[in-house]
Amino acid sequence: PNTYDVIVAGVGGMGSAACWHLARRGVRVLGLERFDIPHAMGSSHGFNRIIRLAYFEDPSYVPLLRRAYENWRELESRFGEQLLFITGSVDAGPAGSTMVEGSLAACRTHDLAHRHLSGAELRRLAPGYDLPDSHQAVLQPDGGFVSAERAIVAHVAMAQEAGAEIHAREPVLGWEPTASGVRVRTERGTYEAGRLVISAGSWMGEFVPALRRVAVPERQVLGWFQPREPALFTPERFPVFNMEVDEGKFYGFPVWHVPGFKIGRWHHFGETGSADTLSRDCGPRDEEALRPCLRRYFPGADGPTMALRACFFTNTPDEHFVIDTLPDLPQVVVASPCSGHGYKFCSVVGEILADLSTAGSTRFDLSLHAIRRFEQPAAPGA
Ligand code: PYC
Repeated sequence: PNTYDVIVAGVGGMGSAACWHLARRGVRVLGLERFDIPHAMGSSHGFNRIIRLAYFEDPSYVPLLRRAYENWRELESRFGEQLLFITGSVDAGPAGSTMVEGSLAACRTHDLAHRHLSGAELRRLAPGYDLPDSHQAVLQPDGGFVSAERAIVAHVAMAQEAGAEIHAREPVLGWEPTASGVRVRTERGTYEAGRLVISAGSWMGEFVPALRRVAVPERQVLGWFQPREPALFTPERFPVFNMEVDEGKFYGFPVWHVPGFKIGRWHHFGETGSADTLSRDCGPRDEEALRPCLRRYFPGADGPTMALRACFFTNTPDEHFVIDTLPDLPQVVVASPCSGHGYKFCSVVGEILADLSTAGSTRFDLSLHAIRRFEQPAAPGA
């Protein structure tokens, strides 16, 4: 029989990192990916993803982020290619907004270097930005971006070098617990292992009944626009950003790797559904979701459209992650509904998934990410 210590279902950002961290510990690992490696069907394409330390979502992410930075640095030095690009990060919005206040709270709690700026002060430091003076920005120097698709390639290459077996284009059809672990059925065969890591991104709910209602795939849009003033949008002069403004919640990057200033929108237009059927096509309506922000806050980048892409968030109700073993099946570890802000953590989540699927525990505090928080309370008298 085809037996392994651990099978990893889904070799995207998190699964590829898990494969490396397992294989480097001498674990016999099989990684199964339904598409190509890397691919553009899920949540990791579009070249890069933001990394930032001043975590407005919750200060308790900061210790994970510190380890994520260390692990990205280790990966790039072993792989021999730069994967982490430091530009600084901006979290902006009206005074008192969640992003500004949350970012300040993370900086204060963890004593992070930062500057708290008005819109005018940010414009002087980074003239690609044109925020109203009534808006504020937290500039944190450690922010930047990860070369996301190359990082998957790096994790897979390092995993293979350490002995992992990885199969692309082999969709998992189902899995079941066995007396000694799990059995996984794919379009090509059946495999057994002591443990199963499920890192299936937007397909999570299909493989984990407890996440069916909790992990909701949502289509999101991003675009690249030719800057009218390219010198203002280089990685040396333009920090990555998240901002909440009248027009919505946006994020963006300097020009890198392909032509165009990249901007995306956390848009919550209710485009939720199955990852197999949500549209990957883009059109004028998608561009219109981005243009008003570009026009008003980044006028020097408001040039012709270079590219549009759809990608998926997998949202939980509280927008925190799920990284845990299944309550009644400790041989199954799940990670990925990351509500659109998970990629930057892949390097540490890979380590954590290896901890959970070998030792059953990890030194990292995962209380915010426990699956049990979504359990329904028992009905009175039940
Ligand atoms: O984590 O900065 C982020 C981010 C922006 C958009 C999606 N995720």
